[in-house]
Amino acid sequence: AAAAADFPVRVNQLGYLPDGPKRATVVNSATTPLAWQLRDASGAQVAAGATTVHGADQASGQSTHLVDFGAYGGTGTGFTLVVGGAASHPFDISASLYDGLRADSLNFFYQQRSGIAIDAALAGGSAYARPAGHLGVAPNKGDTGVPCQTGVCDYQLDVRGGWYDAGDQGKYVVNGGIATWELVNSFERARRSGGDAALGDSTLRVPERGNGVPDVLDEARWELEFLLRMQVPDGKPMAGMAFHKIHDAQWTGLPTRPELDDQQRELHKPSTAATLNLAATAAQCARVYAPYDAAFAARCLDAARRAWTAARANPNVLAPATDSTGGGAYEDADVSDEFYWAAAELLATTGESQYRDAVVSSPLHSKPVDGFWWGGTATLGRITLATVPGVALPADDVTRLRGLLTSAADGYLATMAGQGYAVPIAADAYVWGSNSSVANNAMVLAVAYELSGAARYRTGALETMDYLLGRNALDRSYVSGYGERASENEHHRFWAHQNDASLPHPPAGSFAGGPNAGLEDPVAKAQLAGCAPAACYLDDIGSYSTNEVAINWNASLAWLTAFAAERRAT
Ligand code: 9MR
Repeated sequence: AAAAADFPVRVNQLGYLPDGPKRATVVNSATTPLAWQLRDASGAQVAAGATTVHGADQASGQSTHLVDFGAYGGTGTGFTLVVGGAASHPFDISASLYDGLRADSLNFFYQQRSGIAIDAALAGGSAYARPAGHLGVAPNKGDTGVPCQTGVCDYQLDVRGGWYDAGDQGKYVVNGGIATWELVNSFERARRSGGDAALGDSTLRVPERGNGVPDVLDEARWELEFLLRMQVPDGKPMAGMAFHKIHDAQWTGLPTRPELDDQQRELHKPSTAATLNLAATAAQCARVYAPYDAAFAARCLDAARRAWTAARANPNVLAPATDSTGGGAYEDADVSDEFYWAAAELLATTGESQYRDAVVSSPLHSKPVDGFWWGGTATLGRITLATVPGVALPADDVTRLRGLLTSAADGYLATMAGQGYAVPIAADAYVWGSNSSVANNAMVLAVAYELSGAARYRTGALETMDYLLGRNALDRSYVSGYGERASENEHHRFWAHQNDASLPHPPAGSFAGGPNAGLEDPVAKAQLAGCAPAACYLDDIGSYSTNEVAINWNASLAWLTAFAAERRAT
């Protein structure tokens, strides 16, 4: 069971890699250094030293000291760090530290699948098994023949499959897009670094294991097939565009099992942003799946080209913020970044000049690298252009893009260095899903490591894992099942144990959205008034603005964990 009280000595509750950084944060207002001891599982002291006084940490509002025990070279389980009579939670030091989370953070996607029965043997126990949801079987009203909202179209579409977005059962193309890209990119990156075997066939708990295709690509394909179904068919108005989203007519309550959802499902108006998400991910699909399934790759490329052409013909069809009844709005008023991303993926896959022209003529091509998220995707394109071998861009352009990415990474390192908890986001950046901002910036650090080989970037990426797994303002691991004091009540309609004891908690590897200073749900408003930004979080199923799970967030965690889990040649 999770430890109830928070401890003042904050560590990565999972542990540390033998060849990685090993730092901790202590909440203590002393203005002079404190003695620390590292103890092994028997309680014997194995290392000792003195803290560095950091002082006030703006994001947490706490007085902090830093401990660096990186010189310790041992491995094992059950270590504790003791400072001023207070002990940390126990943790491991192990080269295999992240192997379990690499698989579990991806198994989350299997368990979010719509339109397929979830198998107890693959999902980690009978509590997680459930019948297929949203295959048009009563009381479900979708997703095999889904009508449009009034006035949007006069036909139905089969949009079965894909992943449920989050705690709700909506399916949103722009969030599916970034999540899919991150999973496929994780494989593409791992293949370059020689670490792809760990994501290969029969490494994950997916129904397709043993089919000769890397399991992470099997999982991503479940969503890609859904994204392809969301494209407006030939011969219909706005052919080639993608519907923005499909979800229930009204918000469902908590809990709602997927197969018991009785709301009418509806397609919402196509959008340029969704269309460009389809173009980008389908172009990436064509490139990465080609060695495994040429026919699927060709289907992806055809869809990507048609989506691109349709987006160019309809460049400003925007999803409105007001469309949030029964599902999230995923509104976006600026699609220049989606155009850049889609052009980048199409260029990397085809090498064609029409896509190169779109890349080089975009103002975003020379702008500093900004953080990415579902509504801001330019950096996904930059990562592809900077890392995929042989992209048909002038060498100077690739060099400049790589420099922009390493500059952004240096900025994140500077942000981390100024803080008591080494977080790569500023104190004013704790928004809805802040944990994904943290993980996404860490991805840029990992990319900078790949591009430069400079150890400081790997150190930064790994220290970001420390933050997410317990070295933070709340002494909290935001990943279910990982760490002594981990979140267990994330907002979800099926993993709703907190509201209904017959249902399970979220499975191991589920990633909470994290602190959100905006307090955008009733539970957060009632319980968190006055919180310091990094402390605006509740492990309560009702706090959807701080404690929901989501595919785009788990994708960042899975990407980062796969990076962290890779064994390095020594
Ligand atoms: O991740 C989204 C966040 O950036 C927005 O601020 C928030 C409010 O619009 O919505 C979040 O996405 C949610 C979506 O709207 C519906 N499914 C659950 C998503 C995660 O909370």
